[in-house]
Amino acid sequence: MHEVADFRSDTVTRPTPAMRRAMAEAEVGDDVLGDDPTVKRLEALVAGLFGKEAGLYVPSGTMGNSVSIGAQVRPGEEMIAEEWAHCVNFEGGAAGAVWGAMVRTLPGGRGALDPDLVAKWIRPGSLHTPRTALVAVENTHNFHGGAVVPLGTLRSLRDLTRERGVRLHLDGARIWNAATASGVTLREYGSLADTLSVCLSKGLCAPVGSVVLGDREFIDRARQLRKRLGGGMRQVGVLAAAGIVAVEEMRGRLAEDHANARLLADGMARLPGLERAGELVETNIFFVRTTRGPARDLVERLSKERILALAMGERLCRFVTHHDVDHGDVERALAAMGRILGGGGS
Ligand code: TLP
Repeated sequence: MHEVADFRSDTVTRPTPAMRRAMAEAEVGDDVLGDDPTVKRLEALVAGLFGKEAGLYVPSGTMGNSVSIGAQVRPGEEMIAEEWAHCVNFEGGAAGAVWGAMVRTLPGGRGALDPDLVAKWIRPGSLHTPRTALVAVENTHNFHGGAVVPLGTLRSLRDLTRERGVRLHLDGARIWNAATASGVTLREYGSLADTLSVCLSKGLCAPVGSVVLGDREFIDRARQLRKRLGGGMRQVGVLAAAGIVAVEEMRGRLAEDHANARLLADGMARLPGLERAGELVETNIFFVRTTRGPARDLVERLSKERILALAMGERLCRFVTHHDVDHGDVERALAAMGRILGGGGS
């Protein structure tokens, strides 16, 4: 049990003692000059896991998606994404603001784009219409409550995009959770998209960083764009070292986070004043709807009990489990919510 039970996000996880040791001992060099051996090791390690030619270490998932979009969509071209995709809703409008990309969003059941609908919207470009250059998918899907995108959907999208000459990008901020829940290998996920961005600083607990993956030509272009954004870092092996520990040591425990999320969600389902948004809790994220008052009231009352969650809409609240919350925190949160909601609160 922890002093504060922080269910706001898995981004709050702190580096483990093994990471801090690795950081202190990391061999480093100037990575912009291609001299940092630890960064190179991390990039090769992650690329190997996903069966991709090359990887690029970037400071954040946002920059990972951004350079991936910039490298594959020219100004005035279009990308298609699910309407609640993080890269469209939560990255400062970078696709348009930075790269001049047109964004077309389509609805998706539990975050999964419908390949037939995507097929209707892929356009070759003409005097009047933009060319579709990229389709972006997200797995797990954050704002659909950590949903795992079905393998069949990903395969259909891969076949469709190949056939139509369009690139497919996978925002795999939580691909590790998807693989844990579905049993699909990282290599298979890697084979389903042309490019991926995978995060080290969420469920895997590294303090910083994501890795962009793809073929060498794409990674060369992404490296230029990373520099353009100011993301070329120097002796950054001190951070990459934590990323290596994250990938090697932290993937195996994610099922624990998923079990804690289910426990919390199931307990909350029995409380008055709350409704699960979405049926399943597949991974480490779920949303609840507050039926008696604003979500922020519940969040405020919980914070007084040192339990943190995020209000993400008038009536919507998000809970995320991770390495730094445990079974005891879940039980304490349920007891606190029982008191708050049983007492006619939110
Ligand atoms: N998501 C954060 C917030 O931005 C909402 C969170 O707390 O969940 N892709 C996906 C699917 C993400 O969920 C996130 C972060 C990112 C990309 C961006 O990663 P960072 O925060 O490293 O830029």
